[in-house]
Amino acid sequence: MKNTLALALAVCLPASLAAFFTLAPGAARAEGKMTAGEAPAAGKNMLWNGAFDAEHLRPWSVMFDSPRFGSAAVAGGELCFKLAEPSVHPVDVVLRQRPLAIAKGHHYQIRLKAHATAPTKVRARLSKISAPYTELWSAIVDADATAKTSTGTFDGTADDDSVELAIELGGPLTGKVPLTVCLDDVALNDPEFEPPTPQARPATAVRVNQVGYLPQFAKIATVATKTATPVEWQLLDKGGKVRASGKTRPFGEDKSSGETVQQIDFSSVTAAGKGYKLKVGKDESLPFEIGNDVYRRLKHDALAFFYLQRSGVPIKMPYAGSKAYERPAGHPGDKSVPCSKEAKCDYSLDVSGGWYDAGDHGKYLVNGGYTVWALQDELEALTKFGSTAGDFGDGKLSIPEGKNGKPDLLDEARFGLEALLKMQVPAGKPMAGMVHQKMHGDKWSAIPTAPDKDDIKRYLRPVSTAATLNLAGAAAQAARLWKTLDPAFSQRCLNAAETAYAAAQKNPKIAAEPKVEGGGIYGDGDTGDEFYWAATELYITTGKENYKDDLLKSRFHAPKAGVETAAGELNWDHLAPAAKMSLVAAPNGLGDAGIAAVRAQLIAAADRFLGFIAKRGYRVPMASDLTYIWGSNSQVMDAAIVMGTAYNLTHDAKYANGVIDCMDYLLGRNPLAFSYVAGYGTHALRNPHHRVWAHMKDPKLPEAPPGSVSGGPNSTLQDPYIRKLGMSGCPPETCYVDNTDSYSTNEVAINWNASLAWMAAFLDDVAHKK
Ligand SMILES: [Ca+2]
Ligand SMILES: [Ca+2]
Ligand SMILES: [Ca+2]
Repeated sequence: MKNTLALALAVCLPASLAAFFTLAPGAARAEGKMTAGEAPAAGKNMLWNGAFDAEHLRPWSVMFDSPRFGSAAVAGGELCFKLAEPSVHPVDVVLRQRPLAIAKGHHYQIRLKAHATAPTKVRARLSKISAPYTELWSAIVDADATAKTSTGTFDGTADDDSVELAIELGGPLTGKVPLTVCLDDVALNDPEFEPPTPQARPATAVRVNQVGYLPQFAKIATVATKTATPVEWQLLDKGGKVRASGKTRPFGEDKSSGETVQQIDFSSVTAAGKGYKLKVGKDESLPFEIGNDVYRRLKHDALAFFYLQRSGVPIKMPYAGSKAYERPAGHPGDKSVPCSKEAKCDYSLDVSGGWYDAGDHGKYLVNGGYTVWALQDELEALTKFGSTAGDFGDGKLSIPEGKNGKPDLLDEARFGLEALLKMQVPAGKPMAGMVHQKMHGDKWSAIPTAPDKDDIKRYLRPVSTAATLNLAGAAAQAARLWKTLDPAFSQRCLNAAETAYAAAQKNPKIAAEPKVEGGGIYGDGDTGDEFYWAATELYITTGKENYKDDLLKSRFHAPKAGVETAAGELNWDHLAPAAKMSLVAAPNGLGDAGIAAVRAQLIAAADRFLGFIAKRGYRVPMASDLTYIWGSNSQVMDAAIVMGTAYNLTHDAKYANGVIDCMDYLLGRNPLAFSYVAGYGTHALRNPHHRVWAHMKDPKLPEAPPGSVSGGPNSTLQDPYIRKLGMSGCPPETCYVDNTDSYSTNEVAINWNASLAWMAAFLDDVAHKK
């Protein structure tokens, strides 16, 4: 599953939908009925907090179209609406819980208890939460001074994970105002509903990076507390002795976490040690280390992910790290994969090898292109700015290419790149030089599915401009890195890149194909940045004037593009920052003034991220504190890469500290006190959405391997599992569950691990440079 829908769906949620619900009572498209009487509950309640016994209303939301119409509050274990003035439409006063997942063939029972100070009506309904907002069921209930329970039934006729239960009280439903109507014990019961396990409560209110902090850089923890004034903190060593103390720094309300927080800055502590804890009042943090080597292992483990994702080769010890990850070679049929009908071609290609993209078994050019760039840039940047590039040399990673005389990091990047090269349309065929957007099965395989046992037919999907430019960029960059190491491969990469670039220029507007079964879209509405990036990599590698002209002409090169689009917001579909990072890392002919402008843009983009960090209680570089999209952790990591590059250019510690803030968040300084990186931290990722690392589904299978990173919180809750969890309205940093079924919050992916690897290598490098 892919994060391509995130932006489209993220905008559909809570804005006023009143305009769409102007039905008078009786005009509903699927009128049902509810009968008063004490009919027993049939099945388990899918709604959360339907008894209104919590302090808060979550995950319900209440909307009054105008504050004049009244107000609502939880009191005495009920939710009471004070209706002050007549309103116009039933939906002018509405209570809703969303999103809910309705299953085909399930028999639902809707129940609610109501009473009111004067006769009035409420209207319960089940409806779709996106256009055309179809009502699946509705019924009107009379309320008066006697509390009555009413029940109705509804049969699911289709699977639908975008449904709400709403209760309307306004307009013609409302009796003589003012009146108060109270609701309780609202239920949507389903005998087949298995209540999922909620996200575990955070272990402690004192949230730290559970791995550790670097002695010479910032050390910040966040404390969730209702106290507004500074409170004392203590740093305890392993033996419980107080090694430092101070006062917290009040921060205030933090919308991203839904908490009031304070921060602890213990940067002045530089003494190395393991088993430190921070203590505030009675609350102790999870343990952590202070030391220069806290990222030594992670920088290699984050790359070990790629070996385990390899397709077409057996995964074996010693490279697998543990026998639990061994498996036979996956998808031997990838040696000859035919065109899909939509691809309109007549050949089969050998697209074996490469990495599986994520928890699924597809191969996707655009995500592969970013990933190869990030791995190659890691080495180019370390070589130019750092001192630890040698840690990725021959024999330094645990891979089969450990004795081939070539840097292992390049070997791993090449393993992915080789499969991308195979996706290019052969010479002599229509669209020659263009590149297939992706290849995958014609339906989704189950979880778990062993890659060697997957018998779903796989096809080449149509070509796209973005895929073609991704191959051009990644292969052009590879051509310079392999130039002396393997001149023949270098030349092959360069030929493929130049051919691809020319083909993309001829076919500049071929979009990714629309959604089909069995794979994600990875659509990209703007390939201007891909053209810019591909031209830039080709220029750096070849020095040819035509590429230089193209890159200089690009709107992504000029400052007028805006710093966020020109040099920030790095992602698989936004590669302008990648172009600029290559320009500062690799020698090229742009000249001092040209490079100075590029440097200035990268630094300005990093400054923008530092600005966001200062505004967030958990110090993440997120522009929004309302919406965290699918794969939100990748936004944190990709901002970190830009800040790391700014540090490389300036040696100003604030940028390295920005990268540290990002890593601290990933490794536990977050409202869940959870490390999104498996094997790192006391409470860490275990159950990603993955077809092999699916221990939760089959105890014989392994959990996530150490160093794999989850996509993380997704406030739009885009999978049925998390929609069952009653998390609607969750503060964005809490919209997450470590469960194999929650593909929209807990998948792993090659691009995300490439970014993590870059960050970890950077931090380990700066730790040893100081
Ligand atoms: Ca109650
Ligand atoms: Ca090697
Ligand atoms: Ca793009």
